[in-house]
Amino acid sequence: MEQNNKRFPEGFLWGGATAANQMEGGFHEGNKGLNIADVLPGGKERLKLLMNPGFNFEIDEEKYTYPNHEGIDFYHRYKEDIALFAEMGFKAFRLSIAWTRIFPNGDELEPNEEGLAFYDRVFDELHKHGIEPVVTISHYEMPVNLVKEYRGWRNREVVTFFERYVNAIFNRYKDKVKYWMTFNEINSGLMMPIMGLGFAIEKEEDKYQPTYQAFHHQFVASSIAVKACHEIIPESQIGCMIIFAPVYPFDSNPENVLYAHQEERLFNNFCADVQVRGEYPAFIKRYFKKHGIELEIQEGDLELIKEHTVDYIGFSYYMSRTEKKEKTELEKAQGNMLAGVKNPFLKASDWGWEIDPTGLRTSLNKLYDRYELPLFIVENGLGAYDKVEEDGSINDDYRIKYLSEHIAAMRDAINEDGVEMIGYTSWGCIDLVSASTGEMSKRYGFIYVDKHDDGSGTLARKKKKSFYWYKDVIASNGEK
Ligand code: BGP
Repeated sequence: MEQNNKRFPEGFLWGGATAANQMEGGFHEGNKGLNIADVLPGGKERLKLLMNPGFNFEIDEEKYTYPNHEGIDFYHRYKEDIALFAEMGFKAFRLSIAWTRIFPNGDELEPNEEGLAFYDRVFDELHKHGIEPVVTISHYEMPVNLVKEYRGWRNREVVTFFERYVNAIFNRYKDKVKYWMTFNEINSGLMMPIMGLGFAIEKEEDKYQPTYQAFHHQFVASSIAVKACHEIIPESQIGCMIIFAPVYPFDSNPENVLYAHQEERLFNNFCADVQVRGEYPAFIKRYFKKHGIELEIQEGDLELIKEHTVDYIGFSYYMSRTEKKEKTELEKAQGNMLAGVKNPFLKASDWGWEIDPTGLRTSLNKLYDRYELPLFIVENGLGAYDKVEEDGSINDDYRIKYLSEHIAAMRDAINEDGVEMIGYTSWGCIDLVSASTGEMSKRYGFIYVDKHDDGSGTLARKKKKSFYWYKDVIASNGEK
């Protein structure tokens, strides 16, 4: 009998993804405390802050009120938004819990009831529409107090605070949430430590000992979360979440091939190796030696990490990266978030992110070959400028093209390559504030939000052309 190569598995979780700090707004409502995203500026200044070693991070609570403070006001409009997701036929919705709604300063002993109650309302609303919540526990939202007073994940004490936080949310939402994820894009700590690890790189050496010590604390925290999740919610699935971008050698020069392999291993595999296999891989131990990194490991840490590994691999995919050992300024891929050199075979988005659907199929294969765990694409999408036509329509054919090519690549990985997948939640299913630019104009949504970089706009929601297209995709379980 001929096989249907267009098929997605029964129960495949189609949906969309978001993060609290990029959409909720209501930054001081319900006793919420300040988190890292609340104190970041928008525009070019933000990227500089996130990426540049040597920048002395200063928090100016007064200066930056927009965009993260208002987001798209999901805090008040979640019902309307969830109804729109339901209209598209979402099976799943990925959102994060803002740690600062539950523990405003991060180090309190008791959780904040108003914060807990807010997510109860959101989860209830999702279930009312038959949508499965997929929850990220920590998505670039570390409480500012933990950054200021404890220097983020550098400090072991933060593990205890995190443990308190996860216990509070698992106990509270045990009947409402089955799919969990620990740290969003955990490996981003290598690139943007302030978002991922909660501390700023002040000098070159900080890239070594303090960075990896902070990672160690996150791995311990992640295993604590996995253990608690399995104990409190036996039928749950808890995953890690990494940025995956396959690294291509620029050419067949063996030096470039080796370099690309080394870069890929460090960026794509290091964190997942620990969280999935439960141990530090040989290459990173060698790296530690080379850079004089000696982790402080407490008794029981390594056993905990070994015993409590994740159930699935969640990952974001936006682009691939092409590498050359020696590169000139001119060859560098301007704007490709993960840098490298320009790939002559690829086009890029308006922000310079190189578009590569085949790279997604390659990523799925690489991840499945190495770990043989179910995969969940929890972010993928095209950031673009959208235009509202005079008749009010938004014709985002470029987004439809991007997404359909990536969905086709995923379908082929499942049907042709035997990769096991749980679902697909495209990023920013409703327009929200961009993580890297802090602006609204970099839009990903099927739903347009009338909000602009200067903070103006009515916040009204509008369906884009891609809204109807995605609805068909889901209704046909990806066959259309
Ligand atoms: C990922 C983050 C998201 C998100 C997305 C798109 O790295 O997990 O929070 O925003 O990238 O990035 P940007 O918003 O910078 O376009």
